[in-house]
Amino acid sequence: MKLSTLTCTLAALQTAAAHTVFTTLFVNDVDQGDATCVRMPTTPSNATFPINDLSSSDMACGYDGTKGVARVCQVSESANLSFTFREYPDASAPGVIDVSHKGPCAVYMKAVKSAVSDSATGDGWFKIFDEGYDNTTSQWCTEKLMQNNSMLSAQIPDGLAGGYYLVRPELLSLHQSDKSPPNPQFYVGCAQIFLNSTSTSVPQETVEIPGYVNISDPSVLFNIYTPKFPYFTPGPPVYEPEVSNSAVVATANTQAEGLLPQNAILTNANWWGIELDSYSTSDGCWNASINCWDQAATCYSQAPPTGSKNCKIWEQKCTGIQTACNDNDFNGPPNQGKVLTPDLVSNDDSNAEVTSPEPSNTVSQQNPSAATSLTVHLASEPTPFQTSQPQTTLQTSYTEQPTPSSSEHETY
Ligand SMILES: *[C@@H]1O[C@H](CO)[C@@H](O)[C@H](O)[C@H]1NC(C)=O
Ligand SMILES: *[C@@H]1O[C@H](CO)[C@@H](O)[C@H](O)[C@H]1NC(C)=O
Ligand SMILES: *[C@@H]1O[C@H](CO)[C@@H](O)[C@H](O)[C@H]1NC(C)=O
Ligand SMILES: *[C@@H]1O[C@H](CO)[C@@H](O)[C@H](O)[C@H]1NC(C)=O
Ligand SMILES: *[C@@H]1O[C@H](CO)[C@@H](O)[C@H](O)[C@H]1NC(C)=O
Ligand SMILES: *[C@@H]1O[C@H](CO)[C@@H](O)[C@H](O)[C@H]1NC(C)=O
Ligand SMILES: *[C@@H]1O[C@H](CO)[C@@H](O)[C@H](O)[C@H]1NC(C)=O
Ligand SMILES: [Cu+2]
Repeated sequence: MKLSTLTCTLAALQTAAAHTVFTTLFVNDVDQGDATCVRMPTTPSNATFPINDLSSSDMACGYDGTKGVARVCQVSESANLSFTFREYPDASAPGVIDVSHKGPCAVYMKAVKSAVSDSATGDGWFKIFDEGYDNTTSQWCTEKLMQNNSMLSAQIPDGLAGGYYLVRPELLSLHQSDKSPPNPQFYVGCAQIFLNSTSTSVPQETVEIPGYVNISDPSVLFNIYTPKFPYFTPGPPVYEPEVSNSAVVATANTQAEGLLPQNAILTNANWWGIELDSYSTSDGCWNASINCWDQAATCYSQAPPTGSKNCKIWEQKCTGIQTACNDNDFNGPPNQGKVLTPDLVSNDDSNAEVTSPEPSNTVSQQNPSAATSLTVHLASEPTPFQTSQPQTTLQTSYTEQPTPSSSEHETY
């Protein structure tokens, strides 16, 4: 039967990829691209797995999270950051988090010297947002997250010093907290950002990760099936610039790491493709073809669990060059300098236009070798070096997901 086949397929998928993972950062509602500036687990088959050991260094930025990624996203003072969680990292199926996974959420930040090379573990973390159980709507934060189109949002505190930060969204599912032994499940990841601000305050009271929460904490042992409210969220109170203790520090107001090079014409997560030098000879053409395919291979090998959609676009470019070389058309590369990163689909288009520092222009890709005529959108990214050539930020447009149905779900 068709229906039962579908159900089985879904069940199989769920077993392989249950749970949830932070995949995508939005800055003032502008999508930075799947996994761009995001430390996330590198193995697709288990990227959504929860952290069960609260004393593990994985608690800081998730599995594989002690290692940085190449990009750092720039944000303005008091920016609104949103974090998307998905049950399927590449959005191949809809879902935010299984309905059984009830619990609080939080967002933490840590000021670092380098967003790329800081290991994330240890002291320095402060909380900028949390939400537990809302007794006016009878909802846990994870339930609200599903309603909010999987946008967990937090505003950068006013007055926070300029410089590099790791920002860590956190979900805690309490659905196994009543078990023996209890199994509270944390879902965390980190975004690498540069805060462009001349302000100078940083919180004085910070916590260690791992360390701020342990398996004896009532916040992780709460029984959601026979609840005794109120529920108190794990970790420190939220940092409030007006009332919390803060210290003055030197600010960094120029971003020096994690920038997209000017000659990058395509991105996939934290990978970028560099335009090939012009050529007019057979050797030059074949050199360009080899260089292009080398970059394609790097794109695929570096693709995180969110996928390699834009590597496919690069591959089309290489196929075009190779075909031209074969046809003795040695002048290239075709459409040199054309930005190939697909249009950023904003969560909220009206806001996106406002936050875009330059007017955007839409151009049509004219590469005759491309199978389909693809529309690309040049939207300037707010980076300091960007006066001569517009760059795009990445968007692998994905459709926002409806609340997952009550389909079978692995609950271990
Ligand atoms: C995910 O799979 C990789 C490769 O098998 C393994 O090294 C890693 O420990 C796994 N991570 C988790 C969280 O199970
Ligand atoms: C931040 O963005 C989210 C998601 O679009 C939105 O729901 C929220 O209202 C915004 N918050 C602020 C303070 O602008
Ligand atoms: C909801 O929670 C707040 C804060 O804990 C408490 O003051 C209030 O009495 C609660 N309301 C209900 C209806 O339980
Ligand atoms: C959901 O959106 C509302 C309205 O923007 C916001 O107040 C709330 O904090 C959001 N909750 C989550 C979990 O994203
Ligand atoms: C958990 O933290 C509490 C309070 O900080 C501490 O007293 C307790 O020893 C810790 N328990 C474990 C198992 O680490
Ligand atoms: C092709 O590449 C080789 C090796 O990188 C280089 O020595 C040669 O000069 C290149 N030829 C042309 C025409 O660009
Ligand atoms: C940083 O902020 C300042 C002040 O708002 C602004 O003039 C500048 O363009 C920003 N820099 C970048 C790279 O966006
Ligand atoms: Cu789960």
